[in-house]
Amino acid sequence: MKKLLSLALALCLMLSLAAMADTSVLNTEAAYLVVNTPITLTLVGPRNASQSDWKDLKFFQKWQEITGVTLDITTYPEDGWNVNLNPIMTEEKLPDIIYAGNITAAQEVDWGDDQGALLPLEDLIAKYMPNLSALLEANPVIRESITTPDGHIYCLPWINDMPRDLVYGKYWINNAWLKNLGLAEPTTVDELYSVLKAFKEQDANGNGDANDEIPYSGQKNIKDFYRTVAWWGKAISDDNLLGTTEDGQVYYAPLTEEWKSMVTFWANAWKDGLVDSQLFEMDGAALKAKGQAAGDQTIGMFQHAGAFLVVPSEQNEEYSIVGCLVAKEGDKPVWAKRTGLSRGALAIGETCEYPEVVCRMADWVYEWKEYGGGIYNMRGEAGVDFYYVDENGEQTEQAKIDRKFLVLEYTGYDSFEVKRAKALTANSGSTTPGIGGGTMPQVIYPLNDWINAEVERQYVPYWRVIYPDVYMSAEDTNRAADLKVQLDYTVETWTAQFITGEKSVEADYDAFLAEIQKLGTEYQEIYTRAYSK
Ligand SMILES: [Ca+2]
Repeated sequence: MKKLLSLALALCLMLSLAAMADTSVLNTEAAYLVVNTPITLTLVGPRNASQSDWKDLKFFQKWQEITGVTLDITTYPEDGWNVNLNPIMTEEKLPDIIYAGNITAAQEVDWGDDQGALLPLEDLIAKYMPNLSALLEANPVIRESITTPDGHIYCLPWINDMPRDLVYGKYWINNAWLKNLGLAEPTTVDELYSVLKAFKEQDANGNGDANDEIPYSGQKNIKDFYRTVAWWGKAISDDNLLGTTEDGQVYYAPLTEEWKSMVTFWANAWKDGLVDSQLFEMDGAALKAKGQAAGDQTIGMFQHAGAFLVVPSEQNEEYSIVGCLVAKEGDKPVWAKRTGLSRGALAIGETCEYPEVVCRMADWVYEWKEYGGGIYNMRGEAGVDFYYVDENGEQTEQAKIDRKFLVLEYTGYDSFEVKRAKALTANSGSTTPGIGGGTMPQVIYPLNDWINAEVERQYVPYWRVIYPDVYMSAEDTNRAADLKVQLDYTVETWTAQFITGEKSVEADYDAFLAEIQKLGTEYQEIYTRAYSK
C-alpha cells in the first residue's frame, strides 16, 4: 500500500513537472501576453487578391503585439493555393500555423488521421482554449462537426451564430394584405393555399383592380420550392437535399413521399394562377424591379434574405415571415438550421514546437467581450475603425459599456469592406478562425432588426441542424460529387416541369422516381455512412 502511495506521489510529481516544462514559454497568467520569452512562429495562408500583404494588416500586427509572438508570414495567391499547400504538407519542417487555408474535410482526414502531418488539437483546446471550449460545450454539434472519424480535431473553425444567417430561406408574406382581407397568418399548407387564393381573387391591395395581384412571386431559384418540403416535415440542407429525422435516419428528400406533396402543392398553385408565371425567367434584379415598381404593391409572397431587398424599404415591415407550416394541424413544425461552421480555418503543423502558444493565441478570436479578439478580427479597433453607438446611432458613454451596436469608420476607402481587406483583416475575403454573428455587437441597420425579430419568432423555436458537416473518405467524396451532379440536374428538371405543368404529377411521377431511385439511394447510403461515423 505504502509502495503504491509513493508510486502515485512520484507520478504526480512527474506529471506536474511535465506540465511545467510544457508551459515554460507560455505565460498562463496574462490575458494578452502569452509568451515569457520571445519566439517566432511560421504562418502560411492563401491571400485573396483583394487583400493587402498580411503583414501589413492590423489584425496580424495586433496579434503579434498582444501575444509577444513574432509571425513569419508567407502567403500564396488564393488561386492555386492547393498547388502550393500540397508540397508544403510533405516537407520535413511543416509550417507552425496554416491560417485561413480552407483545409477540406478530405485533407483533414488525409493529413491528420492518415499521415500525422497535422497536430491533433482536442487536448490542447481543452487545456489552452477556454473561449473555444465554452463554445464547443454550449454547441455539441460544432464539436461533432469538427471531429474526424478517428476522433481528432485538426482544424479550428469559423463560427457564425447569427440566427438570420443560419436559416436557408426566408419566405415573406404581405401582412398588410392579410389585414385588408381579414385573414390570419397561415399555419398549415391548406391555410397558405387559401390565403394565396384570396390574394388573387379579392383585390388584396385594395386598388379596385382584382387582377393586379401576384400571390407568389420569386426569382428563378428552384431551391425556393425545394425548401418548402419542410412544411410536410422533411426539412433539408440546401446543399445536398439531405436531412435527418429526429431519430437519426438520413433521407434524400426527392425520394420521399413528402417531396411529391410539395411538388403537388406548387403544381396546383401554378395551375390556379397563384404563382408568378414569369418566375422561371426572372433573376434577382427582375424580382426587385417588380417589387419596387411604381404604383400599388402587387406581390403577396416571395423568398428572399430580407423583404426590403425586394420591396421598398418603407414596406419592409409590411412583410412577415411565413412560419414553419405543417401539412395538418398537430404536426410538429421543423425548419433546417445550418451549423454556421466553416471548417479548416486554422491548423497546426505536427513539427510545431509551441502548439500550446498557437492555441492560446488563437483563442483570442473566439471571444470579444473581455479581450476583444473576435471583434478585432472582424471590425478592427474600437474607437478608430468603428464606434459603439446606442440604438439611435448616438455615441454615448453607455453605448461603450453596452456594446450592442456600432457604426463603421472607413474614411479614405470606398467601403468598410475595402478597408477591411486593405488595412484590417484577412477576415475580409478569407475564412479565418473566429466568431461572427448574433452574439457580437451589430452594425446599426434598423431594416435588419425586422429580419432578426421575424427569424426569432418564426424559425428559431422550430429549427434543427438537419444534416451536420461530416467527414468522408476520398472515394466517397468523389462518388458523392459525381452522383450529386447527375441527381441535381434530374431533380431540378423534373421538379420544374411538374410545377409548370409541362409534366403531370399524376401521370409522370413514377417515371421521375424511377429515374432517381438508383443513384439517389446510393447517394443517401454514402451520407448515411458518413453520418453514423
Ligand atoms: Ca388589386
